[in-house]
Amino acid sequence: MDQPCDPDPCVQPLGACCFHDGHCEQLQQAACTAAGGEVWTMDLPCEPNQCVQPTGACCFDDGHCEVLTAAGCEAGAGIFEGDDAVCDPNPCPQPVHGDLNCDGFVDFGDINPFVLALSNPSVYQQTYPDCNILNGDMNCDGTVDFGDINPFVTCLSTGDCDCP
Ligand SMILES: [Ca+2]
Ligand SMILES: [Ca+2]
Repeated sequence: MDQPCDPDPCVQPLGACCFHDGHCEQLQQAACTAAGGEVWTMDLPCEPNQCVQPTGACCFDDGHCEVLTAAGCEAGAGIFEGDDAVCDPNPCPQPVHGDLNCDGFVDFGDINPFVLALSNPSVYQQTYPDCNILNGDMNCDGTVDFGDINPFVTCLSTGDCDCP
């Protein structure tokens, strides 16, 4: 007996329906499209999840930004700013050069923490857990060491705390 094909009486195959946020659901193609899925692949399982994972801005301690997946960001010890967050303009907090006690100002109160950051970075990090030790990287070479002493003194005495 003839059956009309509209509506389609055939069993529709399931497939992996990938959503923009990277999650996967087993759906028929029409249901995937209706649910807002972006990519549908017939007969592909969702375990393991083979959907393209979303990327977003990832902030690093020194203030630089890279577009990574959340997992990639975490693996690099960065802070993920969220799916689709962009790096341009750079959303990452920038180190405040010379502010070693993180009170927002560069003044004489930063001398002792600066010396501590130089002499014992791990104790510095315990003492100022919310501070970025790279605030003490006065010459902007990526490390806090003796080369930062003179620029720190200049910063304190003249207020010129920018990278040389
Ligand atoms: Ca300070
Ligand atoms: Ca330095």
